[in-house]
Amino acid sequence: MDKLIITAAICGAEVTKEHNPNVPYTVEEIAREAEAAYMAGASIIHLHVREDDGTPTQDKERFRVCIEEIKKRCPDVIIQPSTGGAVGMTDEERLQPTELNPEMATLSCGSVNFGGDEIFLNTETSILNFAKRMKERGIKPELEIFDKGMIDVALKLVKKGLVDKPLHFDFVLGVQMAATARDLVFLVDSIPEGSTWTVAGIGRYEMPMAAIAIAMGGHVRVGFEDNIYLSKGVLAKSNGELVEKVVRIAKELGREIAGPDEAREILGLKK
Ligand code: KMH
Ligand code: ZN
Repeated sequence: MDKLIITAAICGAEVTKEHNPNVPYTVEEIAREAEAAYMAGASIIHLHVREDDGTPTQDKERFRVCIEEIKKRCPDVIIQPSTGGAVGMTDEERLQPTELNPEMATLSCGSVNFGGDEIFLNTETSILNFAKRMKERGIKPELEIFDKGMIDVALKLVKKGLVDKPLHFDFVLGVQMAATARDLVFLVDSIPEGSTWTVAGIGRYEMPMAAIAIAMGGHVRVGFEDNIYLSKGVLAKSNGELVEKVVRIAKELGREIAGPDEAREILGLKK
């Protein structure tokens, strides 16, 4: 089994300090949370950025400054900007961080109901354009999958020559598709051989999904974007605490943790 790649989704776009006061907004806070996650064992930082007042932004300059600050503290970490941004942003707004040529970025493969009237919109045209942009710039997409049909969309991108194998998937469970072992196994069985995958269980499903993925040989994403609690009713003090918990589970299950360069190797990232 490969070593375990832990991704820390440290910030997100929807969670706020009202939910957990440790959610980072400023450049300093974002760098602090990235460092805590990295020191605990995360090799990938999935990055959203905010204005100082917490407003989500995809502003290229804000990304540049945050990435510089993170790189000062975690020189070898893999930084994976979001191209999802926040609900309601235009495609051009969302694509801004790709202009910085990061090693990786997320590529959502379909639209999702986010509760109430909120829709995270990803039309076919948008998905094709996002994939094209990433291909042109040599950015490895993390294919964001909220249900099985989105895997089929990703495979069409491969057929069109817009995404290259080996593929890397992120299964986000507990939003649209239920976070159960059966659902996760179904998704894993539906991707091409030679692909890698990680799972992001939302809310209380974060750690159960992580434990299953560790046992199955997949990888794990945790962080404030997906869950703000360390355990029932106990807010996490930092993203580092969430990563530490995954590392503890992995140790108990005999799975070693990948450092950033080992993660690059496993994911087939160009150095
Ligand atoms: N905040 C969501 C609208 C991503 O980061 O690529 C988009 C999202 C997916 O979380
Ligand atoms: Zn995200």
